Amino acid sequence: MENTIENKKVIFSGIQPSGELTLGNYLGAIKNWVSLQDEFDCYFCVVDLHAITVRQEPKDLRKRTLEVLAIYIASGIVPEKNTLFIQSHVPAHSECAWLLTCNTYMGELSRMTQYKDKSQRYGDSICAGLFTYPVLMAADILLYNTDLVPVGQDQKQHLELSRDIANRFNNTYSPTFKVPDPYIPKVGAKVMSLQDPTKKMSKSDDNANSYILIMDPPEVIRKKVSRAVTDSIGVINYCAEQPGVKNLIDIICAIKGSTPSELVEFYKGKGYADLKKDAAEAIIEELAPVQAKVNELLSNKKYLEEIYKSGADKANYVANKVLRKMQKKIGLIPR
Ligand code: AQP
Repeated sequence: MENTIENKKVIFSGIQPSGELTLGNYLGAIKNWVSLQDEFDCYFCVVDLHAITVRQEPKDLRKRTLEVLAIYIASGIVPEKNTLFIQSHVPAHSECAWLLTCNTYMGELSRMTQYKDKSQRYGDSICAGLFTYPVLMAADILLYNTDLVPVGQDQKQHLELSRDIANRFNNTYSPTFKVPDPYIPKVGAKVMSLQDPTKKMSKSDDNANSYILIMDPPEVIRKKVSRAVTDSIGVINYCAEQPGVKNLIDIICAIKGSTPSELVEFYKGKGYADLKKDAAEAIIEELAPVQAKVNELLSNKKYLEEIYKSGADKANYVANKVLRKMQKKIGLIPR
């Protein structure tokens, strides 16, 4: 029997347009999403409200929001098969987040390691939104009766909190939310910073040499990879003691589908320069068609507008039903 939307499990995921997307976002998230779209009923969101937890230049935010949507489509996410939308176009996210905030404890939010890290980085200029960010994330997920959330290691704690909030609400007011499970993708890479391979590659890193952007031109990719930090061992092994080399191997594996042991065998007797050259060429080859398609899509804003508007229509319909249920249970008078 062909799977219909009705019996497919629901997946929700999103990326914040808080900077230009990196190879980490691509290999760690988007490339996996492409392989999920036939089996699952997927909601892929551009989470612009999350991005503003850190101050954004308005015109850059607008530009990047559209660019993220274009990258989703250019990477192979088919708009007709999935719900692609912009978070702020579905007001239920903000409304639900408030209702959930009133069902979340300060202690729970204070324990979030991402908040601790970011608050250290931004010091006194930290906004309350960065503290309550995981509640908005819970709203994103719970509004769509989500079964599964693809998560990297770094987001596990936030998903656990979403589950706690959902269970608490269900116990307090009667069953309302589906409690989501993490989805560990079959393939998936954690891409590390090229300058500090013990840290993940991050689009808001201050050092532009630490990340490869999905839209970086070939010569920039070659330069950044050639400058990637390795070690002084001089032999290509796949081990925790050589995180820089390991990262380059992981990148090639994620792109080519090879295994680390195959690559270690292949590079026997070769040097880091060979590995870097091959990694750069693999990245360039993988990103070239995506870049071309992104540029084509960005020159057709009308088409992108159609996609995000119809995505928002679908998302609003589902999210509002869940929101109304919550409001009623809490005791708010129906409109
Ligand atoms: N380096 C990475 N390796 C693997 N996966 C990654 N993701 C991000 N970086 C890597 C995955 O991308 C998805 C969404 O990321 P996000 O942009 O919404 O937030 P993030 O994880 O905080 O990414 P950044 O680049 O580090 O953003 P900033 O710098 O703004 O905080 C997630 O599925 C994530 O696992």
